[in-house]
Amino acid sequence: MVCGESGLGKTTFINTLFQSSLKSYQSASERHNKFTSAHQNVDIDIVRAILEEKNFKIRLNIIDTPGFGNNVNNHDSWTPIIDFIDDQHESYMKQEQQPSRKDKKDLRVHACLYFIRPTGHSLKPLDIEIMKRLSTRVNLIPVIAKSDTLSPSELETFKTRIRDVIEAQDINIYTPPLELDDPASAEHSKQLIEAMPFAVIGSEEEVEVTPGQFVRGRKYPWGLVEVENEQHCDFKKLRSLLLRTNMLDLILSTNEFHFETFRSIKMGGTDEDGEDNDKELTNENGEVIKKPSTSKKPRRLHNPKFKEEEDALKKFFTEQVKAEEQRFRQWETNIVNERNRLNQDLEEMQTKLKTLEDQVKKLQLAKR
Ligand SMILES: Nc1nc2c(ncn2[C@@H]2O[C@H](COP(=O)(O)OP(=O)(O)OP(=O)(O)O)[C@@H](O)[C@H]2O)c(=O)[nH]1
Ligand SMILES: [Mg+2]
Repeated sequence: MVCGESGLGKTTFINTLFQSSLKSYQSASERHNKFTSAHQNVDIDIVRAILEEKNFKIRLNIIDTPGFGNNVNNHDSWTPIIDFIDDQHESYMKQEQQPSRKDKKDLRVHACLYFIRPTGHSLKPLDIEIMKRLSTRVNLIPVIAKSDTLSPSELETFKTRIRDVIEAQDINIYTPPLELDDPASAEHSKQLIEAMPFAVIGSEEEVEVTPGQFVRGRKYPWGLVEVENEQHCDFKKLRSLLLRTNMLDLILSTNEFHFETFRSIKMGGTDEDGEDNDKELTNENGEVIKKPSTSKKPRRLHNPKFKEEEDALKKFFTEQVKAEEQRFRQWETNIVNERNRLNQDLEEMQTKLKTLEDQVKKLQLAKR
């Protein structure tokens, strides 16, 4: 799934990813499959695609969401996205409870790319709020959109700032597993983690570099930025994570962590009593597959329900304090203004008094 503010190149990115790696996919004009959220009138585009590599065929669903505006009052534009994710968990859970469990329809979101506007500053409060909600539900992968608009040094600073905010706000982004048997894979994971948030460039066009030789990129008067050049952006790393090296981990961790969290909340499960939280997850053969990635922290923190309530409370208090401060400042300003006005009046009165006194003196002199 891709989501983020409007006009950040989400649709372009999907097309770039397809054109650079997929054998067959439905073009934009053939997309029919729209999901309309129960409450809001927001269309979520679902594109089906088939990836074929070395005789393996993988069916993919790519979910394009409409971008939200950049003011704070646009709750309506992103809640349907959260609803969509929850609805898919819910629907899968219901199917699991049916006697016949074959042919389950599974539209659970395994990876959610969150597009960040390349401002060069930092994450916005709206980004933080949405990312928090997403991170308790899906494997969240932050990406810097249109990274060709930042210079390499601006990009580095921007990445560091974003990483700092993610850390400070305790946003649980997807981390490729490091404890792997194969050292090369572990090294690859490390490189992926270091590159986050991935800087991406999207382009549906191929540019001719030398006669007859084309590369996917964006042409500028000062030069060419290449989508698949690792010196220019992290597109290749991200593509590899999504479609090759970490595809399975994304699917497994969605099922073992995000879906289980959803299910235990729905069933009023073990979360609230604080037990069973650090249990390792095992497969049918009893082998340990993966420890929940948050096992060092109490699970409650990552329980979307509690987290949201806590966040809402915090937000409420911050807003109250802010409003009080604002009121106090306004009051202070008013007093200062009033004092200035009175001082001015006083000065005027004194000048008037002076003129009157002068006039009296003049009159007295004239009388003598
Ligand atoms: N400079 C630059 N422009 C880009 C890039 N990717 C997309 N664009 C341009 O940005 C504009 C918006 O792209 P879209 O893909 O439609 O953006 P979107 O996020 O799908 O927008 P919404 O569907 O409205 O949310 C288009 O003119 C693209 O050509 C990029 O990597 N760099
Ligand atoms: Mg779009």
